[in-house]
Amino acid sequence: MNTYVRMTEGRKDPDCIFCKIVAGDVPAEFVDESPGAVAFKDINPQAPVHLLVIPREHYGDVSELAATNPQLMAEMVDLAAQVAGDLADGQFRLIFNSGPRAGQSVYHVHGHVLAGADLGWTPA
Ligand code: DGP
Repeated sequence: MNTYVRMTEGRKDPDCIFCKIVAGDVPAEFVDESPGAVAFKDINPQAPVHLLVIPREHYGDVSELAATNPQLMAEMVDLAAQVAGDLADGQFRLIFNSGPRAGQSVYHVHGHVLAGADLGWTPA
């Protein structure tokens, strides 16, 4: 039994892959958690440390999360800093793609935590 899986009440989308990961219906490599969020390895890593930090409940993107639950947004940033300290040197990049032109492909808000290397900057 994955200890990071905990059923949440409230916001869920039955068709959302990240809601399924939170529920334990789709496997993921969890690395840490907080009361409202979990961190797991990205399936397609772009850096030595590439994690996704997501809320347990479903929000479509970072703007919706920040407007609806800014405390949870802050909790996700704290969790990102925690895992970057545990798995790298504590320095990290935290990216929220918002909208298809920005590269968002999963519409359950997630912060990409990139760390463990001197990161380049080539967004376009
Ligand atoms: P974005 O393109 O910003 O929406 O990022 C989505 C990320 O989610 C992308 O880097 C790949 C990752 N991803 C998609 N599906 C899965 C999955 O089933 N498991 C894991 N671990 N990561 C996934």
